[in-house]
Amino acid sequence: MAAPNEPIVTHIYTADPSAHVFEGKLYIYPSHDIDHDGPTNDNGDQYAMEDYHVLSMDNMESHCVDHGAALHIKDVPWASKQMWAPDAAFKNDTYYLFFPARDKDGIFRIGVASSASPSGPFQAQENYIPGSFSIDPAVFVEEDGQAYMYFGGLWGGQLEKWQTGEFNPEAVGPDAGAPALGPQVAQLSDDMLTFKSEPKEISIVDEEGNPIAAGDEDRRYFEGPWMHKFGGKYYLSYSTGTTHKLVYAIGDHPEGPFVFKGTILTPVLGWTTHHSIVEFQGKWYLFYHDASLSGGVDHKRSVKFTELAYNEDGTIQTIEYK
Ligand code: FUB
Repeated sequence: MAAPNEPIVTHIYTADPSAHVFEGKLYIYPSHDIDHDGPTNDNGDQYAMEDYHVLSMDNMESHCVDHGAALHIKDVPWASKQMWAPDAAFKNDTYYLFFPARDKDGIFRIGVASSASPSGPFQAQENYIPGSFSIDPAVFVEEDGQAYMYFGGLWGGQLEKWQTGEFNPEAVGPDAGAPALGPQVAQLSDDMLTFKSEPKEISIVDEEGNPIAAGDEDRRYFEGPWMHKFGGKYYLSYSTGTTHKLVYAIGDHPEGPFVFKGTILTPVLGWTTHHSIVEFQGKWYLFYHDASLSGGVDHKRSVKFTELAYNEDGTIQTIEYK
């Protein structure tokens, strides 16, 4: 049975949970971590995942069901390796799985696969989404039906290599005092298979309206964006990477700008931290991962959840990781 702050499954390693309510159940779309003897480095080579499993729960106390392999890299014609953090969305009576992987040239791109069922199996498109790059897609479908994709991650995720609009393998991030790189956002076409608008960088500012600086590692964007709406406001949350926090910023429009507000979750065991936020059966939940099940191995992680609470003013109460 599932319980707060415990791995929701223990028979496989899982990470990067994207949780959604579909057909009255909670569906979780995680990365599927694997064990291997390959190298560990800042490029993220240790995250060598090859497929996705979809998980579901009838309620927060029920057994978490593993629906099995929903998409394998061998069935993605354009991808070569590293199926990283996915997300899912529902539109046009279809479920869409969005996922990053390296293409045949070793460049991270974002692909889409579709299914009639939230648990898959998913059928991948022949090619990645034209104009896509970097990692960690998160898709938010606005009440008017417009879908937005948020994406991007530094270091192994290659976001800093795209500052000119072209991939430059030698590029490094901005100087410490310069504005940090924000995540990217693009509107999706009505069929959810392409970008309707060119990806553009999101601005994250402090309470005075100044851009968060690249050297401000407690607040600057690193990877793992998530979008949710609460009280008519848009909440952009993400990982700070090197300082291992989940933090958030609030805006009035899905494309920003967003004002930095604070920390959602303090650092977990393991280098990465990655999450989603979902309302289910009248309560709000944070889905996250840590490396406790593997005794602290960074690339063997486990998805967990905990309840999330808002203050009267709409700010989120910080959760202390234990
Ligand atoms: O799981 C591989 C990568 O680690 C994800 O894409 C990042 O967000 C980090 O969790």
